[in-house]
Amino acid sequence: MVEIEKIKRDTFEKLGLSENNPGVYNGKWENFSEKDAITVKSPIDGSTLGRVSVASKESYEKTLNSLKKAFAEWSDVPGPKRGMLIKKLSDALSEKKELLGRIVSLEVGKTNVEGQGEIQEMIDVGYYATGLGRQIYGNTIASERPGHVLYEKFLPLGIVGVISAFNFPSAVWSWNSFIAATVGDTVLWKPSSKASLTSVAVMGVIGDVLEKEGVPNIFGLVNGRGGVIGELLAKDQRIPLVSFTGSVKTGRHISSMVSERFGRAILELGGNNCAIVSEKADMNIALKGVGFGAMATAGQRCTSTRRVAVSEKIYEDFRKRLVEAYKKVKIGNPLENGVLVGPLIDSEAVLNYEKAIETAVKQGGKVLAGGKRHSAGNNGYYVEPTIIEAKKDMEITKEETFAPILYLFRYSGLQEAMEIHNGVPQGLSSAMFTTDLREEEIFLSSKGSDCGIANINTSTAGAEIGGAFGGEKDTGGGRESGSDSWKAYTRRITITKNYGNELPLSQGVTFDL
Ligand code: UN1
Repeated sequence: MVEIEKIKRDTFEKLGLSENNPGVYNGKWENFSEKDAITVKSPIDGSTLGRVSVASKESYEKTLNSLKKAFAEWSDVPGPKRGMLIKKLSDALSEKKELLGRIVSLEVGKTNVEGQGEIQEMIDVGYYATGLGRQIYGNTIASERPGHVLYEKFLPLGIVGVISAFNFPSAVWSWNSFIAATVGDTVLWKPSSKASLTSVAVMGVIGDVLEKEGVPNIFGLVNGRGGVIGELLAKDQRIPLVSFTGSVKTGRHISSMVSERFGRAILELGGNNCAIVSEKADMNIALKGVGFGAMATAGQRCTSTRRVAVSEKIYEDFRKRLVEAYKKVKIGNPLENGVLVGPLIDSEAVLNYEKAIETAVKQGGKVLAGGKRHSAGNNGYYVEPTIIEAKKDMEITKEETFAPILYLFRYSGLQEAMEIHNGVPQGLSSAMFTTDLREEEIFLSSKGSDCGIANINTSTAGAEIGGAFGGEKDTGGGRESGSDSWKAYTRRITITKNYGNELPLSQGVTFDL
């Protein structure tokens, strides 16, 4: 039996956390205040981990002003130097990886390895950003005019707002923040109120490095509730870009507030990711890939596999083996070795899980595995990973339920597989398990997956930081992390320079004065 209290005490002490933690950082930590403070409970056993204070309107203003001041200085620092500062952040996170990973596990219920993986994702994106500091480049374009040069530069935007979700409480912040800071922006972070302790622990490590290096406070933190601080941020004219991760419903609301004031938004909203398992799949890889995708993080990833479409030629066999695999999965305290599925985040998530299963059964679905709460722990947040045999027209399968529920479909040809696959409003991640080159290329063509992320012979979940992350349709169209996602955190300036002795005009226009 792993003792939560002992782990908590040890981790808190080493990270300088306490029962009452300040939740606002603007170069300095604001004093803890009782007013509206968030009580942090562990979904592992329901115990109270501590409290985190929230930002008042005044402290929000103060933090924003400090970021504005920092921007004036930071945006003048050369890119490679900015990148080197981010490297130091990754170094510091590496040193504290184990402790920070444990906080993630304690606060949001991730398994040990997944908690560690979360911090590793921050470290990786930091090192990626370090290289990016030397690769902030624009194009030089052939000018149609003699004696002219046409080129572009990518300049920092200003203050970037990041509203992150509970399920990747620090990694998604770093995807945005490390890239934004490398291109010269400063960043205001509003974490999920279900993951405020992680934000305090992470900002503790980051703040120490900034202070030690004598860098202006380029990262600010304002804890609070979405309806209060989130709204302030979304409506704030001084924040030219807001990156939001969360539900489609909240994303729609945020996006309308941001676009109303002509701000820009990067939206990473829900996924309803499907894996196609062809009769030409490597069965073992497919089973592992689907199992990991559907059950890891207790199905609480945007990239979780929520639907699997299996060729009728192998359907019976695949179904049997998947159900067998589900039976073997250990559910329980995520800090215990061998546990693969921890708790859901809270009681509301459990109710949503139960409601979805009930609806699925009403709509004609058949529960093949799981389907009910699990007795682990004493808080009731544990549920059994569930497989539901589904029919194409079941409306519930078009919704994202943030829980380990997998809908299983049978298909009889690639066209039908693609209809099932693309027949939902969301478009984040996708997968095809096959060894057939033709099928695979069709899946990756314009007639194939309509998602932002496509995987062949690997899971819908677990994307690497080097690629651009994000999706289409109701997922919101944003891209974060790798590839050229950095451009979204900049403003492009197109420059024309005349070094000649005449003033030739474009499009052959003359204007003889
Ligand atoms: C999310 O669920 O919001 O691809 C992000 C993955 C992780 C990130 C998920 N690297 O599953």
